Amino acid sequence: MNSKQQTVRLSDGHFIPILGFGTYASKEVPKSKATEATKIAIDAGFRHIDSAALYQNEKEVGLAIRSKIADGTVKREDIFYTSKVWCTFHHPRLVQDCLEQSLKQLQLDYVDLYLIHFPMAMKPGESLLPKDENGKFIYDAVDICDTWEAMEKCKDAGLAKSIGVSNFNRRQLERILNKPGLKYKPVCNQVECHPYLNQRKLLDFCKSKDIVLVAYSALGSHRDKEWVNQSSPVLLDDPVLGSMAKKYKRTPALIALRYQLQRGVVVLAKSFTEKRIKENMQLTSEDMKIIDGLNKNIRYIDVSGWEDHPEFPFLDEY
Ligand code: NAP
Ligand code: WDW
Repeated sequence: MNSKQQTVRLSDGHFIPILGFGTYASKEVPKSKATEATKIAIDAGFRHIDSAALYQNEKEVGLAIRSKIADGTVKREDIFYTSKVWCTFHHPRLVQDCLEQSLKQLQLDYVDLYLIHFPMAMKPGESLLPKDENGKFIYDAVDICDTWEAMEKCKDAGLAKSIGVSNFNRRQLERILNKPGLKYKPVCNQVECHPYLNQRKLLDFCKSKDIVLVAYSALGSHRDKEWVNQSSPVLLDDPVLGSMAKKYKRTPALIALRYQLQRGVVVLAKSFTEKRIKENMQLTSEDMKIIDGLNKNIRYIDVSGWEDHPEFPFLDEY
């Protein structure tokens, strides 16, 4: 399990590892930490890595991936790398530029998954968060369906193996799905998802459309002051998760991650701490090994007595 992570099939035939490594850290964290943490994550067995143009760490994350390829730990095709087009690049003529900039930073030829980071277009230009003199964000009028068509072109150009969306609601997903001339469906919708916002209805809708839901902030987020309300409750301090962790001799983080996997959600976990990166990976490897160990070739449906039929299927090993 450590070398070959469990995956789920996307609607376009590619496979996504069910546990991904989140790479976003707040501004105060030195960028070089992303290289260090991503290398540790790959060594620990993570094969799915999530970043975005917005995070401004793709140079550092790319360096980690390339160094783990160079030292023989992995091959490029073993890694599933996600990037995202930022709001200031929604104009169809800019989408591929944003992806090419990411690839240049990464020094990679393609990303495995390219997402529309957020459904709102903002004014193109130097600033990733363009604001007017009153500090108000400057929006742009680009239809998400037009941005989607540019995403389809990125897939056709081979720059992205799969394409999807992030932070889309049901109505926005339906607008893409119902777009006349739709060439590729979004393979996933990456959204905030954890026990305090479990996204049950969106998950059911996505499942009904063969769209994989990918959970971010599944551990309750990094609580970065720039983005997170500091008075919100700390997920991993939740007493119910705490008592479950005790019951199963695990940690609240592992309970929160396992919760997503068990309901068919692909889950991201960010940590820049070696001990916790390894802890989060244990989840699939250890538990899967234990269950793998239960195999005893017990077949419940007993059709013995029919072995003389030329097509009796159960004489071969498998
Ligand atoms: P997260 O995965 O919810 O968790 C982050 C925090 O939990 C980290 O600060 C980490 O601290 C701590 N942690 C990790 N493992 C732990 C463990 N085993 N025990 C205790 N604490 C643990 O963070 P997130 O950054 O909000 O979300 C994850 C990723 O999703 C991001 O990095 C990004 O790639 C993606 N994301 C996408 C969007 C979007 O709009 N599409 C939005 C937000 C996030 P340490 O680092 O100190 O260990
Ligand atoms: C919309 C969506 C900003 C930032 C952001 C807007 C967004 C992110 C935690 C991890 C994002 C928070 C990384 C910042 C307006 N998504 N991150 O992905």
